Amino acid sequence: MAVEGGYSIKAAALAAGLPVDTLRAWERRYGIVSARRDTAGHRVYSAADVVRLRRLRLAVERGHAIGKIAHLADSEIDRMLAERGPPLGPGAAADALADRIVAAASRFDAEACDQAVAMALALLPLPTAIESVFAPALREVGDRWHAGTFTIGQERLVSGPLRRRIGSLLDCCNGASTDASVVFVTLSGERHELGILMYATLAASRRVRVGYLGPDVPPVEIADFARKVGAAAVALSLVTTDALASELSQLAVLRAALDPATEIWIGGPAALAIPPSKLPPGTVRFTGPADFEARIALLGGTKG
Ligand code: B12
Repeated sequence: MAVEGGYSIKAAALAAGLPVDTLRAWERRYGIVSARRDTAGHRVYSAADVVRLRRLRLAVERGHAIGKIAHLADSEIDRMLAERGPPLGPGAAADALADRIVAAASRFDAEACDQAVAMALALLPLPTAIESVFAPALREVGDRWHAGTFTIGQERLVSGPLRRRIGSLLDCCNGASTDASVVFVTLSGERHELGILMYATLAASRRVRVGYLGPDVPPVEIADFARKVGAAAVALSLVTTDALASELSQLAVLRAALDPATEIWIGGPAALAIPPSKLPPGTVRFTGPADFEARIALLGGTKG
């Protein structure tokens, strides 16, 4: 939206390829541009501001810390961009963002963590953000916590913004959709929720109607809900490999209680550890976004 001879904050952020929150935070913390105010008091950005914001975004995507480059002249930033060769592809940008999330958590910098999560969602296709930024960042944080070098608080600095931002994306996408619905949930005792949250959001972004129940629900309750909403499938995340026996017996209870036409979709490390012969009939196991998106397309979802 253009405002009195310039760009509104929303338009400037869009044109620069940045989330609005990131633009606000950069402005507040580093004074990267100085937007004037219009008569109603709203910020107005000039075309030169947008060009500078875009330049800064490119430099950040190449791994430069915003705090170190915010005060450099445009010519200096251009020189850095030229020195580092052509723009990086999505793979390298994803690696840089995953590293940035972990580095921010290691400095206890909640705002930088949140910004990197927002940038991944704004700049990358959702399957790339899930598999190449969020999953590796969470695993790294988990491994460090396991090794005693990260605290629980640092893990929450990463999982908190992820839950919040992906959750609100799910709410935004989950509007007018296909008739087919998929229920996303975990079985009793399984508290690892982020796998189903991410894949529920991917399904909703492909216009499949999502029923999101979250973690830790008994199988009989899941089946009851799935019947009431006429679900085409129930998608489960099985993460804790130490609980395979309980997961298998809950899967059997779920299968018996569900409508026979309702499929059971499973993903996660424990799902991969179950021998196929032990899976109940009508169970589909997923290994990544490609097979998941193909199944979603069969329900009438759109292609990515
Ligand atoms: C965050 C976390 C937690 C959080 C979860 C918060 C939340 N709201 O989800 C909390 C603090 C609750 C937690 C608790 C516990 N945790 Co924990 N946790 C983790 C951690 C750090 C990250 C998990 C995560 O979110 N990973 C990222 C997601 C994206 O990965 P993912 O779940 O595998 O999902 C990916 C794929 O598998 C796939 N996918 C997953 N589900 C599905 C479903 C479908 C349909 C599809 C298509 C795809 C799909 O998509 C995702 C993207 O690639 C891991 C460390 C690690 N290395 O993973 C440990 C980890 C998973 N936890 C572990 C353990 C042991 C526990 C606890 C038992 C610890 C304790 N002693 O109390 C408890 C209780 C667990 C329980 N009963 O469920 C172990 C599991 C070990 C094992 N082999 O069983 C891990 C591996 C840590 C470790 N190294 O020991 N944990």
